[in-house]
Amino acid sequence: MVPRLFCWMIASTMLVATPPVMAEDGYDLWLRDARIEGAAGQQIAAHARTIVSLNSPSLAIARQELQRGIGGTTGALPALSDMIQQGSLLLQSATSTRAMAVSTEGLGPDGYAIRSMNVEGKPVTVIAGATDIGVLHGAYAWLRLAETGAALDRLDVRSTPRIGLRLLNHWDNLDGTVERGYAGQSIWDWWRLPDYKGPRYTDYARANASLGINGTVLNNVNAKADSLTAAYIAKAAALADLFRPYGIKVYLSVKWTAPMELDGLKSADPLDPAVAAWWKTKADEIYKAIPDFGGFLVKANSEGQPGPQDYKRTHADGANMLAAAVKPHGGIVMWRAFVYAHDNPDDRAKQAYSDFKPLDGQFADNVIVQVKNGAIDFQPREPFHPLFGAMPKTPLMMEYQITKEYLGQSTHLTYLGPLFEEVLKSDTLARGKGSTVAKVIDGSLEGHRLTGIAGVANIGVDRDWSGSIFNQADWYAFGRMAWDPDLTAEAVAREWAAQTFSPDPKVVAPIVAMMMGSREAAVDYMTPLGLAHIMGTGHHYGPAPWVSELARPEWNPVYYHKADRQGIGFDRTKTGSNATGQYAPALAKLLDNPKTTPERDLLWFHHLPWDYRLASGETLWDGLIHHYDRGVEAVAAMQRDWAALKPQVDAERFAQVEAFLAIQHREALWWRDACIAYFQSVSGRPLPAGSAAPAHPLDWYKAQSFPYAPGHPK
Ligand code: GCW
Repeated sequence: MVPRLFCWMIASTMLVATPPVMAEDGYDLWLRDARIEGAAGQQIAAHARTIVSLNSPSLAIARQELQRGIGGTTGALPALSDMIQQGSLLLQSATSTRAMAVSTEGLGPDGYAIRSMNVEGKPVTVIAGATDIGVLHGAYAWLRLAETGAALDRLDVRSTPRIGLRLLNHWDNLDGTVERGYAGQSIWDWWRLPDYKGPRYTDYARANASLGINGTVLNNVNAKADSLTAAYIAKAAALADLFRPYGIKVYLSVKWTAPMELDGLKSADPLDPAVAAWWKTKADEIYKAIPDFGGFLVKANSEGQPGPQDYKRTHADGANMLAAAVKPHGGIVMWRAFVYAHDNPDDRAKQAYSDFKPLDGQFADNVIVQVKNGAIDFQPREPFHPLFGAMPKTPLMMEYQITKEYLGQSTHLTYLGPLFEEVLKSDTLARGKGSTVAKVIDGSLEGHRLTGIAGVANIGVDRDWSGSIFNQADWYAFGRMAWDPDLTAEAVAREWAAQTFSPDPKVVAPIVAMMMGSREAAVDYMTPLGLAHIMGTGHHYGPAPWVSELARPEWNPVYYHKADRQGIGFDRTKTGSNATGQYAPALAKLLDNPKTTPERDLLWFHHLPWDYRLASGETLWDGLIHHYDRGVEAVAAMQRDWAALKPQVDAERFAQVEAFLAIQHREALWWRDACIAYFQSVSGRPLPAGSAAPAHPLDWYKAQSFPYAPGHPK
């Protein structure tokens, strides 16, 4: 962290238009609170002369955050005061000793109201919540408004989160590695916890609280039983103590066979009373150490993990047994629906639905089923998961992957906001038009009160937290859209760019334009037109559409694209695997016909001849190549746009993005060339005029290997 005073001294000697001279390493995320010059800075100072607030743990944080933000942006530190004056910020919750200036009715435990009004005859800004946590969220919201240029003299905002559980899922292992992590080792220093609690934990909490994220699952869903030992419970409790005043609860992933591994039980059968008793005792032990412990996340009978099906019981039997253990303490169970079995020959995209749909109505009321956004696995693009809308009696929560296992990992600039938005806005048609995925997960479609959304974190010990400056935007977008799933990706990108770089429209506009086109660019240079899962084996880095020799059919890229001399794509229509039949009938009907299937999902649902005509009139073959070309060109355009921003961006962050874009361009070309070389070897067709031949023969691409690629579970 750069000392503020030092920043002001330097900033005040500079002309407004010159770039900041301080090196920035990204550690401060979107909470940089950089100096805002001119009228925008003056209005912040005028509306934050003093802060009037009580001093509970969470309100102390709110005051500190406001002081830090206002001090940073204006150079004037607002005083703390008991007296209301013109330009005070008045923080109020149920504990306030003054009469509430605004009603907190309907704000719930997390929401806030911000209002410009007269109190005791003075024009002030009230930041109110029913709880201190609500006020804290309001303080962050006020800073966001101030730093993105809102008019601070006429605020009237009331905001409550639409989704109850807004959680990060860390796939962090107890040995410090992170599965699918591309930002260095885990930020949890398990070895030195609970004694040593480094400053990162608090900075992590403030970053999350600033977005309204209210929970974190500390350990990998591929869990070790050890995280439930007394020693590790104490470590988790130390983190819970730090996070509590920020409104963040901790949760743990559990290994199904923990009772056997830790205490020698003979079985992990959920209907065995000894097993249920073990979990009950374990839950009691956890709640003793962490009274507000959130609950358990479970990956069971999936990718080799044990689970209730090993005992011929269902996922519901398993989930309900755990749910009973945490129920007396107010805890919940998040049961993942990411399942596919090695001995199931059915289309992998169908298996979660086949397993879970029949269990609708059988889950206890403190169980929520956690469903990935698509039916395969966090691909650059997937149609929404058919379970959304298909289990009306069961609360379903969304699982997004913020870490970019399949979207360029740490170096590609591929802003995920548009992916999140696309899925949330998808219409399931489950209860007629307008039955969007957002309405399924915010509970409004079926009237569920238990609601949630999870994002697999992209956080590690890298100074910039997320492996790249632009990857921070994915964490930011997840949090903001978890709070309000109706926010657009573009609005969120605008906020993020203004706080992360500069509120100057000449900076915000080009950065937002780059971000908004970036995910589609990645789809184009990786998996256009509904292709999926054609990446390298294991590490999932780079293209490998030719892979066909892995033991399980659904591990192989050829299983997913099914390209041959005649055509390409996976027939999931009623004449194929009938995955379309898992969607609402009105939607299934559209998806059964390639002409009424969104072209972006074409090859996900259809196997089509190379001569099939796309909407543009070109053949599928030519169109495929043109998508690959466009993807590479879009990255080149981002490089040009970024280069033009050089005068406006600090040197250190500029250089990182510049270098990463160069990597992205090289790799986009690699994806394009490798995929075209392979598909051409299958189709035997010439490239359309103007499209360059791949730089190398196919065998060159096949020969590449990446033994130390990060994030890959060993
Ligand atoms: O496909 C995958 C990832 C695994 C991950 C799994 C899951 C945690 O490649 O690394 O395991 O999804 O979501 O369980």
